[in-house]
Amino acid sequence: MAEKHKSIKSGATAEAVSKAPAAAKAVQASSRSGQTGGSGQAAQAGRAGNDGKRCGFIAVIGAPNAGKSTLVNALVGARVSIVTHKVQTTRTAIRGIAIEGKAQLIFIDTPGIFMPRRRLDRAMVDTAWSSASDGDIILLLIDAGKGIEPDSERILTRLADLRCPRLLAINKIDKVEKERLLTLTQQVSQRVAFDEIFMVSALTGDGVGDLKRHLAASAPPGPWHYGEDDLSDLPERLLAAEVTREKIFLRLHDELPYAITVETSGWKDFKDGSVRIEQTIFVERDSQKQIVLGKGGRSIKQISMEARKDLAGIIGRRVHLFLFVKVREHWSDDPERYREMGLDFPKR
Ligand SMILES: Nc1nc2c(ncn2[C@@H]2O[C@H](COP(=O)(O)OP(=O)(O)OP(=O)(O)O)[C@@H](O)[C@H]2O)c(=O)[nH]1
Ligand SMILES: [Mg+2]
Repeated sequence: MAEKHKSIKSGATAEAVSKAPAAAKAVQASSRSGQTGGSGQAAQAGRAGNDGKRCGFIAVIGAPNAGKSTLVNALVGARVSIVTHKVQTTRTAIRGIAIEGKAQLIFIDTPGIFMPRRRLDRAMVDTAWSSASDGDIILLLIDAGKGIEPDSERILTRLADLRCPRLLAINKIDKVEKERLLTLTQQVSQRVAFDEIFMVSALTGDGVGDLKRHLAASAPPGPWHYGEDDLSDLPERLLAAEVTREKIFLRLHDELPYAITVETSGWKDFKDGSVRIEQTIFVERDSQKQIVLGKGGRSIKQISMEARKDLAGIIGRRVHLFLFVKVREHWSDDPERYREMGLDFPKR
């Protein structure tokens, strides 16, 4: 896709959004590769640069549904990553950017880590681990209600061998008794020596401020990587596809959400500030297409209406959204679909 990469701006006008500087992932990646390793930078975190600026990359990892995207959105103060009650909502690494004092914090929201079965699962889990190695700090999130279930168990085993600053946030504390938190903290500490442990509720915001201040104080000294108004480096086309996928996840059940992918296939800006967006929803079978469409097209109309409203609010423009459903039996084995999602294509 040739669409320009833009940053989402907080409260920006349509014009400002369209003039936002390009912030393509590739550019950010190459600027990072010229630096010293993540943990080396964090080791110098006691000294800020001459102007006192700090900049840190924080990889947020955890089991599916732990609340990673909710937490990243809370830390950024804007919706940069989609959230649903279903597992495996996030499929690719998404950067959310926040400022705290003189520190710029770049949060990398990642797909949940679980035992992969399909090729897409593998791509998601590989992305999560490679994002973890991109971070100056790894922030593991554990759902307080679930405790150390098998997915978190495996993550802890792998984290125990990594030599980089590691923080733990126990999330969803609004749902559990205090005693349970104590026991869980002890259990986790026996497995991995975390630098700090935080108790948070990404949903209510409880503890999120403390976590953010700690991250700002421990971010490595250095210049900011993004502009001060940037909230995300997600291209608008991808963001638009994510919003539609969120509505599908919320509306459709069982295996169906996992059998679809959404791509933005057309984007036309109009002089009046509005935008025409065309998207393709790929499904694997005709029966799935019928469910996505619903009786008399009712389901797709609802999805389209919700996505359009939501997207208009996020990008601050009037949106004309057109959705098309296509059966592509083997889309999840097609490298092109992975490129569109920003994922590497696993060999098997
Ligand atoms: N009660 C409660 N629910 C939460 C909290 N944080 C997240 N949730 C809910 O947990 C569910 C999953 O949240 P997500 O942010 O999508 O979780 P995730 O870890 O990004 O999930 P994946 O992308 O699938 O790996 C949603 O229904 C959230 O509303 C919290 O602090 N308290
Ligand atoms: Mg997520």
